[in-house]
Parts: sequence; structure tokens; C-alpha cells
Amino acid sequence: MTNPSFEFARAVTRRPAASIVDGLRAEDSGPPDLQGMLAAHDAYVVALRSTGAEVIVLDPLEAYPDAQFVEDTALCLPQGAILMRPGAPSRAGEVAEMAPTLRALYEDVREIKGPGHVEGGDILVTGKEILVGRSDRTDAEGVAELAAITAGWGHSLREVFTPDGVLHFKTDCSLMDGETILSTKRLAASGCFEGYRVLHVPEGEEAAANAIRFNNLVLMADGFFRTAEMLDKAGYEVVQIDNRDCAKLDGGMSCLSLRF
Ligand code: CIR
Repeated sequence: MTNPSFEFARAVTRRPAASIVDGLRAEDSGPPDLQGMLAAHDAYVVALRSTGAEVIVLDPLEAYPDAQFVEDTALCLPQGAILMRPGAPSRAGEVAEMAPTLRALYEDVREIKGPGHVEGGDILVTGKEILVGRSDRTDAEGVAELAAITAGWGHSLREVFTPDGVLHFKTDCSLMDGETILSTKRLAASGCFEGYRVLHVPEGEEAAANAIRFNNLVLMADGFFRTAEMLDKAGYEVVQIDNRDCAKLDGGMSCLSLRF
């Protein structure tokens, strides 16, 4: 019996384009380096493939500087895929670029039609429910439209809130297994993970909270030694990936793939 919240046969990623220098960011900490990002992307794909999964690597899209952050374009569930409606206007066109890939893999592909917005980075699928964080990118109308679709597939969806100043809900948390969440203290303090086992990211390592559990592995950004040690002690097999350039665009491990 597999657990579809962290056991996956497939992932879709997209290689970064030279236009990443124009990617969205909350604060400017200098331009991301394309060669660094490509090397990190390669390491990410190798890690995903090492679990036995098929990884589809899509071509770069120069017209969309944030297009490597494919997670925001769709939600992939066992029953079907849902195309998102990004709250960032510059990212709206990325969805149509992802759609053909998902239509080729899924029989049932729905879409968030609006007027609301949802980005995949605000959605955490756990072993028992779907948590969707309202944020600057995901609004109440978008959550309601998503909830109506997922209810038809038998999922319960709970609306939660992303802390102010945090880009996406999953910027601050990740699923480690069906009932265990890795979270920053600031997000867990909202009470949104009641009923789950929560592993708190150590103080000062908040940027390590955006990790992914993918089959037998946990992929996390490198350089966060206390978080890596905590996860290792908790029994997870951790792979650290260079996230320096992605972090300049507020991106992390989850943003870089769709997993299903
Ligand atoms: C953006 O601001 O949309 C991108 N620069 C980063 C998106 C990160 N995606 C994610 O956390 N799912």
C-alpha cells in the first residue's frame, strides 16, 4: 500500500532559463547565477531519479523567468491534476505551458478558472487532508474553487494562513511522512498542524523548512546543519542540494517539481 502524499512514481521539472535574472523576489540579494542553478537542478533531478521515479525535465522558457518553479502551476493528485491560477501576473502564462504535459499523463485535468487565485506553493497534501494557505498569491475565492474540485475527488481541504512576509505556505513547512510536518516555529505557532507530529526547524535555519519527502529521501537545501542532523536522527534519509541561487528568487526544494 503506497502513501500518495510522499510515494511517487513521477516528477516533472523544468530547466532554468537565462531569464532567471528577472525572476520575482521579495528582496534583492544579487542576481542568481544560471550555471549554478543548472548544476543544482541536475543534482536535484539525479536525487529524484535515484529513488526509481521517472523524472520529466521540460525545456527552459525564456519568456517566463520563474518557470522553473513548476510547483506553482498545478496540483497533482492520484485522481487527477488541477491547473492553478497564479496570483503573480507575470507567472499566469506558465500554466498553459505546463498543461500539455499534464494532459498527456492524466485523464482528468481540471482548472482553477477564477476570479480567484491559487499557487501550488501554498498547498500541502498530507496523509489525511489538503492544507491550503492563504497568502499574497492565494486568495479565499481560489481556495473555495479548489476545495470544490478536490471534494469531488473525496479529499477534505482545510484553509489555513501563511504568515505575513512569507511567500508561500510551503516556504515554511514540508511533509516528512503521512503525519509528520517539518515547520518553522512561526508557522506552527498558528496552530494549523494540530493533530500532526511537528518537527521544528531550529532557530536561524527557517530557510530549511522548504524540503520535500520524495519516496525514501528527504531533499533539503544544504548548509543547514542542525536541521539536517535533526532529520537524520529522526530516521530520514537526507540529501542536501545547493539552493543558493534559487533562494535569491525565494525558491526552494518543493517549488522545483510536480510530484505524483
Ligand atoms: C516567485 O516569486 O513566484 C518565484 N520567484 C519563487 C516561487 C517559489 N515557488 C514555491 O515556493 N512554490
